[in-house]
Amino acid sequence: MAPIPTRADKFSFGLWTIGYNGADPFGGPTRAPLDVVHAVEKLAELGAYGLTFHDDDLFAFGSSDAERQTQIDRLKGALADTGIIVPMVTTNLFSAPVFKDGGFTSNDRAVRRFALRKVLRNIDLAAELGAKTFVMWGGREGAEYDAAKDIRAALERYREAVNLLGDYVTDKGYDIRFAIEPKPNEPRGDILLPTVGHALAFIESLERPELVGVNPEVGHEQMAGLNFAAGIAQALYQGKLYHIDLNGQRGIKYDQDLVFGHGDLQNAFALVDLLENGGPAGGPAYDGPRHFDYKPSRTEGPEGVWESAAANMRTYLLLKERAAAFRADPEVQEALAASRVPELSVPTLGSGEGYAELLADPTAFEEFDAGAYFDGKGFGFVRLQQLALEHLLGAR
Ligand code: GLT
Ligand code: MN
Ligand code: MN
Repeated sequence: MAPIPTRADKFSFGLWTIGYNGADPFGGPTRAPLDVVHAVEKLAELGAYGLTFHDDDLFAFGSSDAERQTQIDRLKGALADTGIIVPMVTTNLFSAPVFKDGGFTSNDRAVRRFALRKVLRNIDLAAELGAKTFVMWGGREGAEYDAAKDIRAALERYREAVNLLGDYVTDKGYDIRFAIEPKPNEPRGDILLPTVGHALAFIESLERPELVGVNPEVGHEQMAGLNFAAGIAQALYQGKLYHIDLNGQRGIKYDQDLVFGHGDLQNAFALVDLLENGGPAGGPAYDGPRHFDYKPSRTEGPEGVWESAAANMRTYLLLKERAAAFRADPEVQEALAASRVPELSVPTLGSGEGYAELLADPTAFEEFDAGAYFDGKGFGFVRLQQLALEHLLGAR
C-alpha cells in the first residue's frame, strides 16, 4: 500500500529547496521564482506540516521595511489558510557579497556586527512565527588559505556570536533553541565546525550549551566520508539532535542535495530505523521535524519540483514501513541475539565492581580463552545485514 504523508509525520521543507531555481556555478536559472503563498499551499496539499526559510528566501536582501512586512503578512495569511506551521527559521549569512569571508567570523569586524544584527532581527521574526528551532549553517565561515584565517580567533568570534544570541533569546523569553549545521566544505575551501563531532565539541565551550544542538545534513556528513546514521546516533546520545536535514548524496563530491534515499539507501534505511525505532523503549528516538533540505534537479520543470518533494516523503514512509517489518521479523530478532547486539547494553563491570574486582577475577583474563576467537566465534554481522537488505528490498 502506498504510504500517504500526513501532518502527524512532521515533514517540513525549506523554502529554498522547493524554491531552488536551478542556477549553479556553470549556468543560470532553469525555473521561475516560486511564490511563498503557492509554496505553502502545495506543501499543505502534499501532506507536509511545515515550511522553513531564510530571511532572504522570503524577502530579498536589502528589502525596505514595507517590502519585508508585505511578505511576512503574505506568509502569515497562507499559514492561517492551510494550517502549515514554521518549525524552524534560519538566516542567510552567505549569499550577499558582504558575507564572502563569513558572517560571525569574517576578518572584517564591521561585517561581523552587521551579521549579528541581521540574525537578531530574524530571531524576532522566528519567535513571532512560533518557530522553536533556529538553524545556523555557516557555509561562508571558513577559508581557502591557511594564512588567511586565524582559526582559533575565528572560533572565539563564533563563540562570542552564539553566546550573544543565547543571551538574547534568554532575555527576551523566547522558546527557541539553536541548531548548528556542520558542513566540511563548499562554498569555502574549508568550513569551520566541519562535522557533527566538531560542532558537538564546540557547543560544550559555550556559555549556554543547553540552548545549542546540531542540525546534521545527510549529504554534508557523507561529503566528509562519514556514516550519517552513526553521527545521528551520537548526536542523540549527547542529547543534541535539535533538528535534521534529510537528503541524498552519492559519495565524496560536491553537495548534491538529492532526494532523500537517492544516495546511500542502506544508510537511509539505518537512519529511519534509528529515528523511528531507536528510542529506549523501541519507539521514536527523535520527535522533531523530518526536514528535507534537497534541491529539485535542474533538469526538472515545476511539476518535477512537486514530484520530487513528494518523493522525499514517500521514501521516508516506505523506509519507515520496511524498518518496522525488519524489527518485527522473528528471524531478525534471533539474528540480533546471535550477533550479541543486545549484549552491548550490559555494563562491562558487574554492579559494585571496580578495577580491583576485575583484577581479582581469573575468568576475565587468566582463564579466558582468547585463542578460541581464531577460526571460530564469528559474530554473524553479515547475515544480519543481509536480512536488513532483504527487508529494504521488500523481499521478506
Ligand atoms: C544552504 C545549505 C543548506 C542549509 C541551509 C540553511 S542554506 O542551502 O546548503 O544545507 O541547511 O542555512
Ligand atoms: Mn546540502
Ligand atoms: Mn542543510
